[in-house]
Amino acid sequence: MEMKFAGRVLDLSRCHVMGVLNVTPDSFSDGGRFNQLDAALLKARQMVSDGAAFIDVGGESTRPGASKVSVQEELDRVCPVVEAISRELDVIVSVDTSTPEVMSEAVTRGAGLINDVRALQRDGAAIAAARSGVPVCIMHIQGEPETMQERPEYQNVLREVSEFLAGRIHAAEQAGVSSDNIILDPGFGFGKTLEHNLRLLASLEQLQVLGHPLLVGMSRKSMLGKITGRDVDERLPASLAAATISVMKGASIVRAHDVRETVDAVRVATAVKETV
Ligand code: 7PM
Repeated sequence: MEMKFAGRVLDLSRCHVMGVLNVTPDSFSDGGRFNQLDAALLKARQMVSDGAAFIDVGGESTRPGASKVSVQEELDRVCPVVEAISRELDVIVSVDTSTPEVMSEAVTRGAGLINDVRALQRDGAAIAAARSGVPVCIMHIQGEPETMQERPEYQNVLREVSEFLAGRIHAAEQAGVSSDNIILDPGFGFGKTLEHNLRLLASLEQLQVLGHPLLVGMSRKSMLGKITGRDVDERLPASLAAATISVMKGASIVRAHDVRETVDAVRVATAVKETV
């Protein structure tokens, strides 16, 4: 169960941590591009020393109501950071984008994984991902990021997520993405109520039958706020519980803001999981 990410090989039969690095202007408030690049590199360096196997670089906020970003603006935000991290750090750079131009350019600059929360549904995205040659994470989403939380509805959330992912796997393969280069993600919080998210987590192991490694992201999400009553900056313990459960149910990659703590949780769960 090995996968090759732009020259780096990872054994996905065990779980690894992906650190989140936002490069939206609001994430590093003061100053120009140089300070932002410096701040991003500093954060990435810390996450690598904390044990991250991936750094997920994103320049477009998927927050409901967030303003749209032009292709050029997304390129300008993401590419220098992708290039600097790829050059300076021993880590796989993941590019969190739905934009074909950003996929291609980021991989040219050293990105080893394309993480698309829109599952390659934009025009040209599947082709761009295929041509880049790196693995892609295909995530389930119901609707569009701007409106997805307005009225999420499913008859059977597990079945519908599985069928959506199977359809997107097919589309990716038709465009030329190798089956061996596909990672799947149920997309916690992306067009789902708390009940939908809980049902997906409770049955996560059933997504393994699709035959691809699983990535999950629940770090600090509102589903954890709903369960615990905590604000976003008080959700670390809940995030670690969710990460632990994900590992036990077969996740290969856990996406998280708090890398050091998440790596410890993943190690404990992995040790238990590997004990016969
Ligand atoms: C607003 C809404 C801000 C959602 C931030 C988010 C995932 C991801 C994100 C995930 C994969 C967050 C999310 N979540 N990529 N990107 N899986 N593959 O809370 O769950 O970080 S952004």
